Amino acid sequence: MRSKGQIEHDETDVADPRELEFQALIDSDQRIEPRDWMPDGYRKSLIRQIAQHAHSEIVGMQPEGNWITRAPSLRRKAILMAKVQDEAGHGLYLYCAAETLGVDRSELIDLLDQGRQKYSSIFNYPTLTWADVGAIGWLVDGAAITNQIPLCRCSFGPYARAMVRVCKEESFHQRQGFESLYALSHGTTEQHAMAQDAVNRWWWPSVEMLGPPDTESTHSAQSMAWGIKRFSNDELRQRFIDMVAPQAVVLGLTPPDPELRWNEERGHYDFGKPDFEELRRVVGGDGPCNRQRAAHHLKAQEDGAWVRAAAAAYATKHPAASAAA
Ligand code: FAQ
Repeated sequence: MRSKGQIEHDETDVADPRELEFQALIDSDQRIEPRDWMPDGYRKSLIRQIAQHAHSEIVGMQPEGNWITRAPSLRRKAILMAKVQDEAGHGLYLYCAAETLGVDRSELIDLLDQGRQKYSSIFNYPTLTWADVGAIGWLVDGAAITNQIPLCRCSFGPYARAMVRVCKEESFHQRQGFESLYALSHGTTEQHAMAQDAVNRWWWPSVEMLGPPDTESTHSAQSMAWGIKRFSNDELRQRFIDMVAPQAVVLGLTPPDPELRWNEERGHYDFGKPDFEELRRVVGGDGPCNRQRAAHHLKAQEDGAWVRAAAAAYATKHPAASAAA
């Protein structure tokens, strides 16, 4: 009988004892650690996914960072600064997790800047009003948590452990987004309209960011067999809708989906068809802000080059002090 992780290996591959050992760890739901032997495909797939995830956290600072200087109160500014700083931290944990697989983070960042690695589609949409910051917290962080909680059980130890901490912070992010939108929705007529407009614009991109439909997902089957992903894109999309649909009622805001309704028989919400053509376009580089986000990241890299060079020179001169830091 075939075991869980064997989608791309035929029977002859299994003769390698290292592969049998890897397989036994996957089959018994234990963690693979960096010191363990692993198939090339497993390593490559993890590097691809973790790098994309890290890049998403870093590029994801841009849309909300745009509002730090214009937050409507000191309290909101402090919360937003803490959130954006958390995202930088998530990027760092994730680059560290990728480095345990034998790549260097500067290589990954170069690949991002050359457009050869991706980041999440969702960060290619503009933040037009203050309410967008609330909508991102509620919907984008909500979709991110739905995707990331199962990643705490990912078969690769360093990624799974990074996710535990990331998820704690993301759940704070989602609550602050909800609270901020709630305040707007229950404020003046203009504030309510601003909150509704933000939800109208962020709803579908958030539903789509969970990835292409299962029928078009190239990596899902193998990633699930290897225990990297625990649920398919469509399963996660359903979980996300089931979480946010009742929250929208509490917020007093209407999702822009006339087909959204509770289905008693299925025990889930039914919802309309996401525009996967738009997702393809945005992932392909043609979203509203792709060029702006890429140019901003590249400029930040170039502007910060002297800081990295200075830190490296200091570390060479004072190895003990750098190791203690
Ligand atoms: N955007 O075969 P699948 C956050 C690509 S973090 C861009 O289904 P897979 C926190 C996919 O890479 C958000 N590309 O792929 C935050 C593949 O391309 P490739 C990021 C996408 O890997 C909040 C191709 O399409 N989270 O938001 C997207 O099995 C607020 C085929 O797709 C993660 O990265 C997309 N939306 O499933 C930060 C979580 N969807 O590589 C700041 C980890 C698909 O063959 C502010 N990643 N693609 O060229 C994952 O769980 C998975 O990689 C999926 C995609 C679910 C994203």
